[in-house]
Amino acid sequence: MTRLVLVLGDQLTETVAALRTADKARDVVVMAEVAAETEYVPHHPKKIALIFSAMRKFAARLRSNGWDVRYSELDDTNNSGSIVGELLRRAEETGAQEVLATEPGEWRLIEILQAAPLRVSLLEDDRFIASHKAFETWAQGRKALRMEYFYREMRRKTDLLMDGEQPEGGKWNYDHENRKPAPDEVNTAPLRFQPDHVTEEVLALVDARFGDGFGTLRPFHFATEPEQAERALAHFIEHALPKFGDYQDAMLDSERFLYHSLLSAYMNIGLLAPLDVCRAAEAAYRSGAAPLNAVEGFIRQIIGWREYVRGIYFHEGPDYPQRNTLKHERKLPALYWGGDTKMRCLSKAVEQTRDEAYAHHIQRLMVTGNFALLAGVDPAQVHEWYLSVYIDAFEWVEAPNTVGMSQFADGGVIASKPYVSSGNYIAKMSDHCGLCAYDVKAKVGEGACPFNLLYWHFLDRHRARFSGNARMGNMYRTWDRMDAEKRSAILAQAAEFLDQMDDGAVV
Ligand code: FAD
Ligand code: DLZ
Ligand code: SF4
Repeated sequence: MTRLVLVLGDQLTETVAALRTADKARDVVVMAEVAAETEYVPHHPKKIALIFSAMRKFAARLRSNGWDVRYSELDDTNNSGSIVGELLRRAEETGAQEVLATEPGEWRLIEILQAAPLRVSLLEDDRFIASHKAFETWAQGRKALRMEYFYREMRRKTDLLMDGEQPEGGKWNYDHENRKPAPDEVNTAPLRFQPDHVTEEVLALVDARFGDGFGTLRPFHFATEPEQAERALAHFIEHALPKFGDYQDAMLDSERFLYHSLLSAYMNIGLLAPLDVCRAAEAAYRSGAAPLNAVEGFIRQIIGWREYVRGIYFHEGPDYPQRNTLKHERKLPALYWGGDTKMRCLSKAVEQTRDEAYAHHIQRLMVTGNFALLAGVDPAQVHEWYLSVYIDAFEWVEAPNTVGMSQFADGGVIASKPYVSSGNYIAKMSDHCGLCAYDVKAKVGEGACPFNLLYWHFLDRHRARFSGNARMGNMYRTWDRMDAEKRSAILAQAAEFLDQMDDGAVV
């Protein structure tokens, strides 16, 4: 009996579980561009274009490899508009009664498939190093689920950067070498690809259907097939990896990518296998082409952070994205959707997000994330923003990073203390402040940097929760040593700033 084999837009590899389990001779692959998936958040047009173009090319590849593929384009007149609707339509067409699917990376879609009026077998997505069971075994009985210990297990499991039983070079983590401020110039740029006719067709469709949303569609230079993504990887390894570690946390006003890889979207949708990416980086270290601090730092992001946040997402359950431990209720300020702001760091991060559907980790964590947390924005709205605007955003990876790491809305499952900082951190790691209307050195009064004001406002309003945190004691001691008059002036100015922002003033 024919079965349907569902392949979602972020499962584009022939090694994905449902395709590995299926029988090419009798089963039918279902792929569908559907309104429900394009609309659950207002995705950046570049993200939709990447997914559709890569889906169309993958479908063509499957066909040429002998699969029967039923592909629904978004503007097909018979397109029902949802994944389950398309499965039902193809079931009727083929007489199939059973669906093989690889577990989606979002509880929402898992629940939709489980409730479908069809027999759906959900197979675990084994494109990850840690299975659900392996993560649960690691998590069991631990008081705190910290990434560093999980990462060491992944190093042992994959044998990446190991010297027998010991970590290469004698240390597991070389992060202390990886916090250099911004360099004067950057001597590389990510590889860009000219759209071919398939991508051009998709761009026209996306422009017509989603052109009004937040985000610039053209120019579009992302890789949309595995061979291109492999070239992007090779380019990164040769030109950027050697300095990746040194400048991982740096930001420059006139450089959007620095030494980052821009490979996250390719790994997340299936164009690149994460372990292959790590092995290529390790080979660069072994051949002397890249230093250990860079390669260890890069590999840690993938087999450490990437695997760990996925583990947390499934471990914590479907309510995770809605958590709001700090009870933050403020509406997401209009500046996140491109509204004017005088804060240079934020305006540059949002501008580049709009143009590129990309910002690197420190921009996401210490600029847009930090500001939202300091200002007390509702984490659900912050989550929706990140899920919408980044090319690599899928809930399994976005929600733990946003709700947990960035907004502390999970109450400390991921982070042992909130990632908050005053303008000092941004001044140290970037050259934004010199170009800003605010003065980063001013703590209060005319022109004071809003991050400085809000930093103390945050600590003060959450004193009961955080003053006992050993890692935050110094911050509270500094605050308490300030004279009372200065403290009330800071709090009053911070409150006034927030009121003005809420009223729609350009702040
Ligand atoms: P590089 O700096 O070159 O890093 C190499 C790789 O490491 C990345 O490609 C990525 O696969 C992995 N990586 C690095 N940090 C993380 C991390 N914290 N979690 C998971 N993987 C990591 N990453 C996503 O893939 N999708 C998201 O939706 C996403 N949302 C985020 C939201 C917030 C608030 C924050 C703080 C981080 C988020 N990240 C997300 C993690 C990280 O910012 C991106 O993976 C990274 O910026 C992608 O750019 P890159 O490929 O140039 O990464
Ligand atoms: C993100 C996305 C978008 C925009 N569109 C589609 C689509 O039309 N068809 C599809 O199969 N997948 C799409 N996706 C990816 C899914 O939303 C993704 O599989 C889930 O978010 C789970 O990670
Ligand atoms: Fe950002 Fe403050 Fe620096 Fe301006 S002064 S760029 S608001 S940190």
